Amino acid sequence: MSIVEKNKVANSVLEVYPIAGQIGAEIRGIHLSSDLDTMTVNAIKKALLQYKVIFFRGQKHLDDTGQEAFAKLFGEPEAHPTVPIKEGSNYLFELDSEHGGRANSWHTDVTFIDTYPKASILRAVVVPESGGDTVWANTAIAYQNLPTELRNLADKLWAVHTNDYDYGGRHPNRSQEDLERHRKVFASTVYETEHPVVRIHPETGERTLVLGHFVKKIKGLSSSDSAHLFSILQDHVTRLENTVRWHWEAGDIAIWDNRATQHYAINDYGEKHRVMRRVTLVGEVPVSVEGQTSKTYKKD
Ligand SMILES: O=C(O)CCC(=O)C(=O)O
Ligand SMILES: [Fe+2]
Repeated sequence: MSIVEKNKVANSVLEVYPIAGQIGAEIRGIHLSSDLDTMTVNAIKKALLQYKVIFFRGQKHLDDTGQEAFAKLFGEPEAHPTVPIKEGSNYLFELDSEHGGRANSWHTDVTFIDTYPKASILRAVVVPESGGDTVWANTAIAYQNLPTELRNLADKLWAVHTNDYDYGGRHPNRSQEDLERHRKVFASTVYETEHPVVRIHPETGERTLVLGHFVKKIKGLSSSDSAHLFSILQDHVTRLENTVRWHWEAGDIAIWDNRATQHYAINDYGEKHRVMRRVTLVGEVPVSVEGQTSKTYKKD
């Protein structure tokens, strides 16, 4: 038996190969399309809930339309709230390294709105020969591994998330053009949403941490206390033990459970070209440990 075969886990429908110890699996031997049968789709959904991010190599046959049609098997696609869709598509969000598309800070997608995506489906279109990997972190394991005292504290906290965050401060080397684009496009409508720091996952019942770079403040704390406490909790999310790293080939597809992960696109490929396209699926309004729901309270 080859090493690869040995790592395969039992799954009646799919060939599933876990990658890291706490998150991530590759699914092999499958040709993705909108024609997949229900049993296969259900098995993929199950693997996604278990592994939080799943990867498929060699899906070059999927074009923009094919990616959108495939995504519909898993939920309701939606366009980004502020960034225009890629021309000719219905929902696609494009990240092009030549136009500021470098997501190199830890985040969960679109947490500045209440119904932030339940899942994202990302396709590698152009990749550098080396570098440009993406890393995901498991926010359910991060929560479980917190010391009891921090877990009890986190359960009670709420945070304000916004798309009008300090982009320039986070990315000091970005061009003036990128900064302008962020302000005029990404933050063209400013959203602020209060989320519980711990939400109950609507499908698995797990508790997950809701943090990442859209967090502006933890409610009820001074800016300084908020920043310290945010760092403490966020550092638990991004511990290497909770992460998986993927080296892209063009035609790869990644799907992540955006309710149970954060991710970071490593910006180590300089001027080389990298293009990724993403479809996000409408999510549920988060519910706190005490049963309260998130609220978007500002939009201007
Ligand atoms: O470029 C990547 O690998 C990931 C970008 C990202 O943050 C996203 O697609 O949500
Ligand atoms: Fe993202």
